[in-house]
Amino acid sequence: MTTAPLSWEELETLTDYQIDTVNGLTNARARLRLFGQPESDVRVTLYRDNHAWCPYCQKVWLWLEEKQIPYRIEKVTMFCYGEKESWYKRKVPSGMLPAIELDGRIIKESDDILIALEKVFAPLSQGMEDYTVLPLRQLERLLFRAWCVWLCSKTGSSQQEQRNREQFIGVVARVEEALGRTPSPYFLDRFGIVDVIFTPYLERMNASLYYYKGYSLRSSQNPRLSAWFAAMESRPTYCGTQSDFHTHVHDLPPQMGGCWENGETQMLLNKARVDNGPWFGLPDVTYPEPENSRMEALQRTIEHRVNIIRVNPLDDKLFDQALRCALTHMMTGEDCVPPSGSDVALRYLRDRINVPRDMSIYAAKRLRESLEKTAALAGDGQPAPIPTKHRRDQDPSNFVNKPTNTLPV
Ligand SMILES: N[C@@H](CCC(=O)N[C@@H](CS)C(=O)NCC(=O)O)C(=O)O
Repeated sequence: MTTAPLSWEELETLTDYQIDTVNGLTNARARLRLFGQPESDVRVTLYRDNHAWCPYCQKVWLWLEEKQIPYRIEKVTMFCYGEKESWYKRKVPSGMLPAIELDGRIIKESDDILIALEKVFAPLSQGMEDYTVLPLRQLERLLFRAWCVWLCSKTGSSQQEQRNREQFIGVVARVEEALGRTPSPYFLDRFGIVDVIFTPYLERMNASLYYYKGYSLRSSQNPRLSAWFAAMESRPTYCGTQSDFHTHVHDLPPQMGGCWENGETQMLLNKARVDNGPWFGLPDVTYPEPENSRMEALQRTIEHRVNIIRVNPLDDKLFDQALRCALTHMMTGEDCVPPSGSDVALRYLRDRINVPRDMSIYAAKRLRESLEKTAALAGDGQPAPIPTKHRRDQDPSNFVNKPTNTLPV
């Protein structure tokens, strides 16, 4: 059945999604986190990137959330998507992220930040320099290096590609072995600092190798890593920072200086699936979908609709209608035919939903699915490929300080 697009007023009645960004669960929108404590207790400011792409920021973010330390968040632009704020360069001349301000003192380098935080607020289980932790921190760096070599080297020969793959898989076997040393699904007897340290890059390895190499880190080949990912997903702290395959595979190339596809059959299938769907069932998440994921996607789109429509290449009025068609489909399940010529514009937005910056993982899958299904009713046009050398299409200055609650005229 097809239906007419709902108005914005009608769509607004279909969602009551709200979160408490300050005292509620871990979320990417918060500028202040109190965990029920008074604001006067805040001693820490975390400087992290706007889009939650920076892996080293995720490490510190997760630690603060697990420890429930009250803190402020200041978001900073990364070089790959815009201009670094001058106020930040005065604090940290290199512009590097993350940094924290602890009792008025700036601390840089994620490991130094964690060590400084441990000194003031006590470690999260074992400390960074504990004898059980140090060898696992080294293993994480070894895995990181093997991943970089495989993902980022433009290999001239399939033998070299194979060697890089085998080298990575060899380090994965050591990680599997390390995870098997305790009965818990975590690296040590219980969740702790080692899990925090492994999180950002295991998440990015899982996404990038699936897409660029056709390799599944989170699969039955690696049962302990699969159990580790599932255990991490039982923690609302981790879920609040968790990204998805689509976001990572397109945020990594400019940060890593390029990610190289191997062109194998499985890789090509995986790439098509991450880019065009279906997104449900991808091994980027395994916990069940929350009941309110559509409401979350709708609420977040309504909140930012003016900027979403303004930055879209299509004429504002036409895209306003096309977007309402996709949202109508998402909320009613009925096809809603968008204006002709809006297929590319709907896919342009599909390609720019960021997890967790814009919404959580299942909400993004719902929205992408409806954008794609609605676009397909108008045609099979694809937008220009997402840039790989920079992501200035995501420059946050295009989205801030603009009105967000008026409809286009
Ligand atoms: N060793 C540093 C590495 C930090 C790092 O490489 N940060 C990157 C982002 S992931 C950065 O700030 N680059 C500058 C930019 O992209 O603006 C740490 O552990 O904190």
